[in-house]
Amino acid sequence: MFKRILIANRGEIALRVIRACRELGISPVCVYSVADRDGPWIEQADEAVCIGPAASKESYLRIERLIAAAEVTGADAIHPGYGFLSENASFAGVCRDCNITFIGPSPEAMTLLGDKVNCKRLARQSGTPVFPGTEGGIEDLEEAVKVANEIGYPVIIKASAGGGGRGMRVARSEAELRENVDKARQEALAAFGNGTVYVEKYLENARHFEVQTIGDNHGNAVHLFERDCSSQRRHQKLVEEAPSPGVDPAKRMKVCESAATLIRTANYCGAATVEFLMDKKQDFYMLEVNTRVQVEHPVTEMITGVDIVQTQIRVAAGEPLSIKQQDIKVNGHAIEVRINAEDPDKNFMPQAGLIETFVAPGGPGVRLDSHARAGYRIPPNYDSMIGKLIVHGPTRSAAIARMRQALNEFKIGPLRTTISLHKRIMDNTEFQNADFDIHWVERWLKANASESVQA
Ligand code: MV4
Repeated sequence: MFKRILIANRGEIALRVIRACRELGISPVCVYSVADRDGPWIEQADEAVCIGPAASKESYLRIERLIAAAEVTGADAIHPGYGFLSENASFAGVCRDCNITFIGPSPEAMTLLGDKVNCKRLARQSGTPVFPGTEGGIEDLEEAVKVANEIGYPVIIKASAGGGGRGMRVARSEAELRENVDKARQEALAAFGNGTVYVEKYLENARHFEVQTIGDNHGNAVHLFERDCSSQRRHQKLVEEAPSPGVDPAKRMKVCESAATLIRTANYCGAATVEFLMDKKQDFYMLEVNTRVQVEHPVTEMITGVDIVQTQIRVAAGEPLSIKQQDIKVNGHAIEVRINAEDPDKNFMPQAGLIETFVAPGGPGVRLDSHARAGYRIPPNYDSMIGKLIVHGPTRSAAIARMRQALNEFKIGPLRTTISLHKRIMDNTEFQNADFDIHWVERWLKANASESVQA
């Protein structure tokens, strides 16, 4: 097992990894930017190294500084968290070249699954359903037009190197397709340095869910069931839950097993999430694979009892998975809300500054993953997420009741947060009935634009 892990991240995920390290008897080391000098998570590390100025590009994204920090502190592994360099194959490669274990997949597996054209090809081979569309990247426009006419409109043009909603264009007619393929290609080239685009059938009003998987270095891979992440705004998730409500058990087994097979086929070591869209008939289609631990991993931990971050560390150290698929069971229901320092009444404007009041909720089945506290000053330089509130209960409605109480107990001020918005979502009948799709939050926000969410 590792002696020391350097955490190449900040905020709540840095704290989450520190907690996992402590439970495994590993010494955690932090890196921080000048803006994070007073970050409360840093106190929990055994050592901390300043790696540069506030701007991420000058600190958390600087590979050579992270490697130097690992070398001077004697860390034998690096946990990248999510965001920043977590899905950067060159970083994983540099770690390997420097004899530091990257806690995540090999650069090869990351590249294979991170490229959506490659990933879709592998999915097709391993029997995971994908949307009908072009076989690979578009070589010429006439080929794309031919495929689109076969599958029917609307279609979506996607960048192979894109992800999380970046580099996509919907085309509702042949004219729109002809107009957009070249634009999409140029955008993709400028944004990702890779102009490969492909076309597939566009599904309206879908539900979004994702299967948590984890593989080891001995050819094993299991799934930890799925999470529903349909409640999002501008590709930022707001609420996540597990299991996905209203999914037929037979369909669930099929999609979860197909995700585990895909990961096994890729010889994948580490945690991965396989994303799907689901239509009204509960037919599902793979979208992409995320090769990192995700923000919403706690809902899966709550329903399965598996510590995903500890498991990531164990498999990276070469241990075989100790959990068997048949022993992994779904227990109850978990919901997570993201607590962002944003004003939902002012178009989600980020709120930097001093937290004066911070009263955390508690009680049975309530988990708070947050680095924030009273006296903490939120720097303006990073993501606005200051924590995640997760509840677990025997049923979905019990979990919602628990979440409503937890949100009522939770007081953060004077800056505005998404707590007030989440109270309204939990009170919403459509949410309570799980009568939602990937557009419902945005639709609902628009319909209620004049109403204040200030409680
Ligand atoms: C789609 C789609 C409909 N049809 N692909 C957006 C994020 C990226 N992971 C893929 N995305 C989508 N791909 C097909 N063929 C609709 C979306 C989409 C979406 C997906 C998941 C969660 C929220 C979304 C919001 C808008 C569009």
